[in-house]
Amino acid sequence: MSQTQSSSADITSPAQTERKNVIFSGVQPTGNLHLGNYLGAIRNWVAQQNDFDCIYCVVDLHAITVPQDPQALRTSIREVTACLIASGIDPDQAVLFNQSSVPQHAELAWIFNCVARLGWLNRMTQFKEKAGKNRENATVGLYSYPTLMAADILAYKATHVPVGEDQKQHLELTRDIAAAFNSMYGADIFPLPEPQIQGVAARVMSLRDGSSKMSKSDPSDYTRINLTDSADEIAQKIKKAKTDPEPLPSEMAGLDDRPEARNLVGIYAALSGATNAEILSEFGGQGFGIFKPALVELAVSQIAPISEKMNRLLDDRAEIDRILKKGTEQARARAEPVLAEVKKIVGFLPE
Ligand code: AQP
Repeated sequence: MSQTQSSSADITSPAQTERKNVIFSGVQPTGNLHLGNYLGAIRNWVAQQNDFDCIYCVVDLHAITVPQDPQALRTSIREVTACLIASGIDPDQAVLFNQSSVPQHAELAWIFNCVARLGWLNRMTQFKEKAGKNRENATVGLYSYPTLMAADILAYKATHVPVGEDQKQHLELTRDIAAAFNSMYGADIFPLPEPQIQGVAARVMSLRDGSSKMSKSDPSDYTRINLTDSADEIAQKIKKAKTDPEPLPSEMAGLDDRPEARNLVGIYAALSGATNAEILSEFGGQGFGIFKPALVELAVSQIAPISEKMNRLLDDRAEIDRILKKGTEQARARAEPVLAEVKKIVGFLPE
């Protein structure tokens, strides 16, 4: 599944440091969260919230880099928040809020637009993929998405960012922007944040095409398992997932030219906490008639409880709004002093 079995950046346990590591990550409210979001990022967010200073954000400013229906966006902000809580994010432990409610993100992004170079942004592959052939018609926001992402992270001086493999290049740009700002102004204000990329689930691929990533915006719902899917929907999607007639091999090398099979093995491994090799030693020689039902059982056991909890949470929308409001206040209290420091350094405020 993962093309690059990337290593997670080591993070020091709080017992070993005087200052806790600050972890920031975000997810776009552009539709239902899916298994790729969960295995590539959110599961890692949950794992860290007990031990570190975690700030998690529903990045609605990023969402409007492509057209959004306002009513659908409003709904999605609440649904994604509920889904994060149902996945295990505890708003009493982590700061949980939506990006547009903290104006410091947009303010810092503008300052970073005046630090980042066109040449750096021109190299961003996500822009090329999302803009496609119609590049001239893409929004300026889609192009400058990575400078806003840098602002999201650096407004809290975050040191670590748990993301999927697809965001690695943007994280590198964030480091470049932090270093360029520090150097331009002779200030040691921003840390160079480290990506934390999950090895086995760094890039979960579409169930219908092993060469493209599982994505919320794919027009076909059969390409992804949503965290809102019922047990029946999960079973249907896995049953219909593209495979080939060959049995599973016993060694990883046997999956080299079988991207769809490799993806399903990777999903099984990530859900079960085992390695790809361990899964192949269990299922090697078996056909998909055996493997797929086992994967359905595993996926349903982990995803169905999230979907049930999310539906219960959505019965009380006022409570979700209250959680976001509390997170917004916490986030603003953290970002305001950083912006004040930046404004002094840039020359907008007296020293
Ligand atoms: N397929 C994936 N495999 C592993 N990780 C993934 N992530 C997204 N897709 C996969 C990680 O999930 C986090 C939140 O992503 P996002 O919603 O902010 O944006 P995205 O990466 O653009 O995800 P989508 O689903 O493809 O959304 P759309 O279709 O709206 O663009 C990130 O850490 C991301 O790496």
